[in-house]
Amino acid sequence: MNSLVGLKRFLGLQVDASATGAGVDKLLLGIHALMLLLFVGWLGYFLFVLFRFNRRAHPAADYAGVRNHASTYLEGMVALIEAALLIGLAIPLWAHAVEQFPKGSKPGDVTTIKVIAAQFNWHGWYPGANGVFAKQDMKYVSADNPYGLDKTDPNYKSNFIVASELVVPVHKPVVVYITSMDVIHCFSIKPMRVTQDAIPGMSIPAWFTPERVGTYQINCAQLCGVSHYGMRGTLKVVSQEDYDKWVAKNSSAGAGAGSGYE
Ligand SMILES: [Cu+2]
Repeated sequence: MNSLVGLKRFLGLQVDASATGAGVDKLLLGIHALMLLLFVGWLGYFLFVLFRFNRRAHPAADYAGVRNHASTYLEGMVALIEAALLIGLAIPLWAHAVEQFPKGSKPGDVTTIKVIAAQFNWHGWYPGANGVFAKQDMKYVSADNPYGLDKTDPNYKSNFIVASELVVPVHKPVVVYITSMDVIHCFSIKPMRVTQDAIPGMSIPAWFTPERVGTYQINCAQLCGVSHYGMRGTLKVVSQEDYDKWVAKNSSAGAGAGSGYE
């Protein structure tokens, strides 16, 4: 186990703080192992050919070429390993960690946040205490209501929007609906092993389950303008108790506590 941690560090992988991270890391390590094998194999073969078939040993070219099937077997073996990685690791991982969204049996089993990217910051729209998002429409958009929330919606009062720092409870799936106000951004939290583009006009869901309390960095993984490098946010993973307090505080602050741009 420790050698695995050392290997992950050697490969530059960030700490894994999510429930599906182990599967992602296993796939990454498997691919790296195959690439290392191919690199060593090809390099060895290249050096062998340089020495074995140099001009002094073979002054005349041989037009018949290779007569055995070693290369065919080797290629078959590489294809088999690739198929094992794809069918054994990649497809099941994708089916589970990307496609299979957590439903939860009752409200509150899943933390739902609408993530809004804008040059050059992240905003998180929370449904708050009521657990329901207010309606949203283009016609409500104004300078003090950039996301067009329906202020007459009864759920509006419990909703709130935060900038830069998202807070989530530990050991509970988080579903984020990601969109963008301007250009294409990419919501990426490496320790959660989650990365999803933010595209204007689309609401794209992604999910992860944080398993470790702590503070992690949210990155923008698409070159999105001059200050792209500074487009980072914070993901704070806290206990359920602390999360409930945080939600209660923000919900009671009244709708759109921070209605967006800050
Ligand atoms: Cu960006």
